[in-house]
This record gives sequence, structure tokens and C-alpha cells, in this order.
Amino acid sequence: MSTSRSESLHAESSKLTPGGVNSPVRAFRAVSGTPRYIARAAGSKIYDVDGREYVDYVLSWGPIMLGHAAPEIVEAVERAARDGTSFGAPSPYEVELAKLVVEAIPSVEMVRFVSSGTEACMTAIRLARAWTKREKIVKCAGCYHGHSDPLLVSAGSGALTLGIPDSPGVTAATAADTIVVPFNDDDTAGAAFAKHGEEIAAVIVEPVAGNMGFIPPAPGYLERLRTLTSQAGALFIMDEVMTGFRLHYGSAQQLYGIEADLTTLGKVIGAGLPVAAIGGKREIMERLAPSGDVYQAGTLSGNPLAMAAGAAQLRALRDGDAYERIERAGSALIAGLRETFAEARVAAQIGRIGSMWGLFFNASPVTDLTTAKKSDTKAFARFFHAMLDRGVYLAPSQFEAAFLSAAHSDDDVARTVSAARDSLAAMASAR
Ligand code: KE4
Repeated sequence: MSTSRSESLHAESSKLTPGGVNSPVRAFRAVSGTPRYIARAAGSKIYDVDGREYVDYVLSWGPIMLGHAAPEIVEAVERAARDGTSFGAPSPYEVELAKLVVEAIPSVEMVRFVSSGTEACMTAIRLARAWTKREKIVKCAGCYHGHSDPLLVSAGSGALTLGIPDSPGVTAATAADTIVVPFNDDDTAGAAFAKHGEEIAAVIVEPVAGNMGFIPPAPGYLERLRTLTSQAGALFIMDEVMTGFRLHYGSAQQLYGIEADLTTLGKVIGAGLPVAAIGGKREIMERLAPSGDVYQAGTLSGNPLAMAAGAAQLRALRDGDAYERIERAGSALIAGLRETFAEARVAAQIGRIGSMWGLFFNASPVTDLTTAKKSDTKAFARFFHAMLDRGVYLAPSQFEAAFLSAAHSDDDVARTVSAARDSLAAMASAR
């Protein structure tokens, strides 16, 4: 199967852009091979520049809920574009999307739109530090909250030591204000508060982890973090950039019966256009400029095309049957994959919540970064390429989540399960 157009584009792009891509995970470094350059997408499918069709389970890393090029989204963007692409002034579009978000999430009384999840999480940290007049933050190893310096920090030598930079260019001083604890381990979180409680401004966590593979919260874990932050006078920030409006209409925190102090959103609320948001209790949010003294700004924040796309998607999700369709396809997909892996006697952890799912090549339960890293990444890479050759596009890394849209059909599920069966058989015979 030719990938010649992708290969030639990648050779050209690699001279112009670092790694040939505008976001590292797209470069296929974790699975090797040539990234497929995508020419167009429709519904559950993407089509590469060599004309090959794939059932898409990356869905732009989460934003695509109705399916690619959904008519209501395209129409909303076209209509908005005809009246101009950006004003640098407030517009009715922002009010419309803000109302939809605030109506959907009880803990979000006010919202500020930005253009990326990184901006949203960076601002939430700054706001929490200003609100509490404290400097330390707690994050979980393996959770990703964008690439701002305070959040590009990994665990120090011991789980309770202060963080160390996760990238060159992040200063030791910055990292030292970030405490990194294991996900799903409330004892260590409790110990962090016992040691640093009065200094901790906030805990930020993905309620369902999706950046070290798909890892749900252990029973009671999120509740424990909520209690620890409340007792210590710290803020609880739920990073719902990936989970917001993806697991159901609203936030993951509503599924778990927890109220965050601040919530970050993104992806789904922009329907594939650059939208993210910080939301939360009015008294905290009003600290943001210009009503308050915590500075935050953005030239394209509240962009009319992005707001129109996000509002169209949220209205469709609120009023339509997308979640029911996703639930049906999702349960069939996971059941089919589990059966196929069991038949092939290949150990895997396969899980799903709503339209977010994951697959680890691992014989044991995966509950945090340490156990995730015990997965067989070479087997995952072989499976990834075998599926890609059979027209199924999974995330190009063992340490990413996968997604489903309302456009994924019974036929897509059957095709995916059949491709998995053939891929595992091909892997077995190649051994
Ligand atoms: P962005 O700055 O990429 O818009 O959002 C950062 C972010 C924040 N919080 C969570 C929970 C996220 O999942 C993300 C971004 N997710 C990755 C997917 N693993 C984006 C894909 C990429 O980096 O290209």
C-alpha cells in the first residue's frame, strides 16, 4: 500500500517544521513509520493524501463528537465566516457559548474562553495562586495539562519531593513549586498535604486520565482529593479539556458527584476549532482581569467562528441522540475487542467511559503511570500499524486515549473488530 504522497509531504514538511509536525504526537515517533497526511474527513472516516480511508478513533484528540464535517458545524462556521473571521471585540457568539457551558455544569458559574487547553490550565493555576496567596500546586504523574512551565514537571526522586523540569527550558525554580504525586493514590496525596498543606494553592487532575492511556479514577479517589483540598483551603481544579462534554452532556465531575472550584474545558466545546475555557465559582472567576487583578488575555479568545462551531456542537449534543448512539457503538466495540483479544490469548486492558476508551498491552490492571509504563509498547506499535494497514486509525501511542463519535456505525465497529482479529493473527504468525 503506497504512502508515497504522505512520505513526500513529510520529507518536505520536515525541512520546514520541527519533526515535520505542529504537535509532537502526530509524528508517529512512539510507533515509528510515516505519519499519514490527511486530505479530508467525513463522519467516522478520515482520508489520507494517498486516497486511503480509515475509521478514525483519534477524532482530533477529542473535539469531534458528531463526526467529521458534521453539517450543523460546517454550516455554523460558513455562516459566521461570511460576517468576518475575528473582531477583537465582544460578539453575541461568545455570550451564546458561555450560556451553554454555564447551563450545563453546575460548578461553573462564570467562564472565560481562550484558544487552547494549555492556556486554560496555565490560567487556572495562576488564578488559584492569586486566590489562595499560595504558590505550590499538586499534579499527578502522567496527567497532562498542556505545556506551560508549571505543568511540564515530573516527579522528583521521591513522590513527595518537589518537582523536576520535564523539559529543557523549564527552570528548577518553577518546577520546585510543583509537587507530583501518583494518580489514583490518595495516601500520597494526603501525605503531600500533611507536609505542604499550607503552601498548596491547588490540585489539578484529569478526572479520567487520558494522557497516559485511558485510566479511570479509582473509587473514592476524586472525592478524597476534594476533601483534602477543602480541608487545606486549596482549590480543586478539574482539567476537563478532554472529558468535558465527552462522557455525557456536561462535566465528568457531575458523573462522580463532585464540585470543582475551577474547571478547564476545551476540545468538544470548539468542535475542532481552537476553543478552550476556564470556568468556576463567580467569586474566584471575577478575580480575572478586567473585573479583577489577575491578568489573562488573548487576541483570538472568543473567536466568532470557533464560538459558532462550539455552540452548534453543544446544542446538537444537548438536544439530539449523540450520546445514545455513542453508547451503543462503544459498548459493541469494547465487547468485540475484549472477545477478540481473549480468543487470540493476548493480554490487554480494554476500558471505556462514554466516548473515551483505551487499550493497554498489559496483563495487569493499569491504574497509574507506573503500571501504564509496564505495558508492551512494542506490541502496541505492531498492532497500531497492522490496524492502520487494515484501515483503522488508532492513537499513535500506547500512552494516549481513543475516542468515538456519534457517526461511528455498527459497520465501523464490525470492521474494527475484524481488523483487530486479523492484526493479532498476523502478529502471532510473525513471531
Ligand atoms: P492543548 O493546549 O493541546 O489544546 O490542550 C492541552 C491539554 C490539557 N488538558 C488535557 C486533559 C489534555 O488532554 C490536553 C491536550 N491533549 C492532547 C492529547 N493527548 C492533545 C494532542 C496534542 O498534544 O497534539
